[in-house]
Amino acid sequence: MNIIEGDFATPKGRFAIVAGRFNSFVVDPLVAGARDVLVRHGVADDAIDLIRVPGAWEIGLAAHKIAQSGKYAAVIGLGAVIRGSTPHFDYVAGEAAKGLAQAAYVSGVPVLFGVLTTDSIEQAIERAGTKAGNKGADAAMVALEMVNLYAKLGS
Ligand code: INI
Repeated sequence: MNIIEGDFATPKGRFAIVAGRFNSFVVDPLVAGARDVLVRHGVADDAIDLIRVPGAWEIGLAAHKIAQSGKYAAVIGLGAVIRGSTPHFDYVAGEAAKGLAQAAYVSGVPVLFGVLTTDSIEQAIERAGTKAGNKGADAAMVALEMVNLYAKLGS
């Protein structure tokens, strides 16, 4: 049986990070984590573009346009949606997830979902480089794996 998997070798191409400014105290460490992983896997720092948008609602369409540009090997969406006392959270988090998924399917480019959706500020902080790891770094690892997988598959 042939097992075909992505690896973490240095991939060809540029990487885009699309990050919301909302909750930047959480999103900035996610961006730093993603950048750190890419650079430590051999991606040149100037092959990484950071595109800032106002909030998680805007990440999907921005990721779609960026992926469609054909300039990037992968697009990493990063943001933080923290539940409040109204249903606003559900709309913003849902559209971010839907938008990033659609961007991937329509463009055929790996688009990563690194948007925290948490019930509390504490949960968000835990996932932005403290006791539950760094979800930006995790998304960048998956970006590397999937770029390398699609290169092996010739697609
Ligand atoms: N944007 C976020 O990225 N996180 C949030 O928690 C959030 N909340 O809670 O409101 C949020 N709202 C802004 C939204 O993403 C849009 O920028 C805004 O609605 C304008 O379209």
